[in-house]
Amino acid sequence: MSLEVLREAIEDSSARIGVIGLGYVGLPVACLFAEAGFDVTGVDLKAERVAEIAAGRSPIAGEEPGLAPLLAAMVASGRLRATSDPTSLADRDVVLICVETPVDADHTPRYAALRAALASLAPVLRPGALVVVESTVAPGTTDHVVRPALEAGSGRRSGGGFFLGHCPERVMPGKLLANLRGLARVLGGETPEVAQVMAALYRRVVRSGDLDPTDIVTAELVKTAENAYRDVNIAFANELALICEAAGGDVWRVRELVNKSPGRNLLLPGAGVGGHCITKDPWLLAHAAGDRRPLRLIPAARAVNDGMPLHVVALLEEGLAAQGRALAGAKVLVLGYAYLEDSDDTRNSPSAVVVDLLQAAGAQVRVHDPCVPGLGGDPLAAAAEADAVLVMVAHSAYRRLDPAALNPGGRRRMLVDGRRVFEPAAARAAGWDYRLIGLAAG
Ligand code: SAJ
Repeated sequence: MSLEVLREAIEDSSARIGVIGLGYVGLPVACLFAEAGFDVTGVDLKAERVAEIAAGRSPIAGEEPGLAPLLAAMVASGRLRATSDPTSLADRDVVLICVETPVDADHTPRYAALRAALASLAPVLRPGALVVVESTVAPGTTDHVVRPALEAGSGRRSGGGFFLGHCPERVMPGKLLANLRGLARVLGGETPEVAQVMAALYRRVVRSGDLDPTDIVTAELVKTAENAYRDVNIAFANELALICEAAGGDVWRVRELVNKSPGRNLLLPGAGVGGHCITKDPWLLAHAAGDRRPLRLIPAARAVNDGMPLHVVALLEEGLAAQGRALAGAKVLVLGYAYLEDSDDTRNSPSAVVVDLLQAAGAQVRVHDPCVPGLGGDPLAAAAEADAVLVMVAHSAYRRLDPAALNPGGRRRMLVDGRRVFEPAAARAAGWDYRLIGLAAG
């Protein structure tokens, strides 16, 4: 199939679409292209996930507005099907690859899932098909990992035997469909003509975001840079918080006043940075530098942010010590286990680091989280038996808590606030020995 024929098939919806990986990215993508009128085959290794989807049920936990009914309707209409059999991709004119691309403990990309997807696709790849990698990858990966794997496995060359592009996803848990429909997308084509065909494809699902054609390396750089940028900016807020604690300041007030200065946008200091984007994408970007360009800022920012859960534990330990108590044997309630406020997603959660540190120090730890199944319950009852309470996530349910109700006896106990969920004066008036990240000890 030539690019021109493919573009026409995209424009009249007769192009057949395949999606490899039916997770947070692939499943909503498959649903939206089916909704746009395409025939979509989704492929996933996990048989139980495929079975759920084939039955028209969403396997994604948490609130995803619109996803479950859209999935049910698309499966019922016959436009969306799910399978574990990659040979079902043989008749696909477009294949989107949406598999995980984590980094290893040594911060190098782990492409096992990507390589497996390529190995299953290449032998059946239709001549002239367009392959678009949506997974976030280190700059250079599409050219040096994806293309060779597809050429070797298909026996054909890209740029004619098949066509290759990279369109990084910008989804967020809780806003999967909204982000896909509304956010701008960067369309990295191996040639400008391929980028234009990608624009024709994504125009069918992106309702209000810009579609920006470019080359593949630029698209890889944009996605990893936008998340590394966020991580570095969070790290600056965190390092400023540490300075404020030492200098007798209040970083929350400092931040408010700094942001009155034009062009400043200090982000929020906090108990750590979690999730599956911001914690790994900086390393994917850094990987592109190789040893040709020694990097300092991106690794340093990761270290600052990874240090915040340890800092929260240190604030607790110092506070208990001032009361003549030790962490060992103390009953500590950790409020919040998700990585993000009002989310059930616990991937790379800073709270997991805190729990491990507290248990290693001999504390008796209880975890509460209103959004994570199995960790709910009444936080007031949970707090009653605790010697200390540690707030790790700014869930709305915690912001509504009255610090006095949390400490009915007015006992002098430790309350360490990692997200400024409480007003310091109100917490102290309720009898808490209150410590806040970025606020000098009272
Ligand atoms: N965090 C802070 N301070 C901040 C902002 C976040 O400590 O000022 C922490 C959060 O508590 C969380 C982590 O960082 O633990 C990540 O938070 P996030 O708001 O960046 O949320 P993510 O991880 O879901 O990031 C996604 C990213 N979106 C995509 O990759 C498509 C990111 O690019 C977005 O900027 C971000 O959502 C967003 O805008 O909310």
